[in-house]
Amino acid sequence: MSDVPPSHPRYASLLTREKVVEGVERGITGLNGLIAQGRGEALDYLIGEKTTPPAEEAERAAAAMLLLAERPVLSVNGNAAALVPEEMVLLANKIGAPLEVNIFYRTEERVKKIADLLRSLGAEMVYGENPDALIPGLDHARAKAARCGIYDADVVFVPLEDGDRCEALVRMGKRVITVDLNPLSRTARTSTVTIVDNVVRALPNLISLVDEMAGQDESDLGSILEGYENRSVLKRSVEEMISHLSGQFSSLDD
Ligand code: PTJ
Repeated sequence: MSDVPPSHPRYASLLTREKVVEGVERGITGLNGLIAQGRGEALDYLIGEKTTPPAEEAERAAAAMLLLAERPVLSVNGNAAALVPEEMVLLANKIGAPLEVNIFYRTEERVKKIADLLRSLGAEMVYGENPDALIPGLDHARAKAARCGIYDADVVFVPLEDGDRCEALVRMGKRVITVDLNPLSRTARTSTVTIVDNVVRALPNLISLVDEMAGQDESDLGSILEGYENRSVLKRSVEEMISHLSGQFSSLDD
């Protein structure tokens, strides 16, 4: 895919960027996805491009919530489809959840391309092409959802989500798990569990945690959720950024 040599110091980041570019070229990712990725890269730089302790805590809570859910659904947009399609399918199959293509800049052609990609990777149930319900409080195209999918879910996993839809899902009484490198975004503040991590690290982490925690008692998983405070995780994520930046700043004196 890339001419960038693995020895390049920014290899992982550049490869991720190329996946989004390729997603656009294949008609899977919207053009706005490039801007979102650029913003994500800048924010990832601020946390040192690693999974921080608060992100790890949120990932553990998310795994517990997904394992305890009665009707979990994983929502896939154009950026998630470019960056982590195999991982989304693997996670869905592990927890027995359907996937739903639910995109912000909706075109039917892009929805179908993403759904076909997920099915080609082994997804057992993919909703999104024939929405039969509307999420209340959103304009028509963005509100489209599937009964048996997001509309009826108790827990929705929506990586890289837009704030409006996240709020609307929470208003419907759903618990929402998001992955968002911006700890101050409306999505981050509104979600039940916010993972401030790059989606390319968060998904493999979630898969490992689901494997590790699948055998645990429901009461143990419940205790993880009871002890979880999203506001504290967000505050500590901002502190991670500040301390990483201070460290970088001090190194300018060397
Ligand atoms: O495919 P569509 O039409 O549904 O569009 C998808 C995007 C992502 C373009 C759309 O949902 C959008 O515009 O999202 P926003 O409002 O830009 O929010 C995306 C959030 O995800 C921002 O806070 C970014 O910082 C963050 N983000 C971007 N890339 C990553 C990320 N978070 C984690 N990992 C990333 N790789």
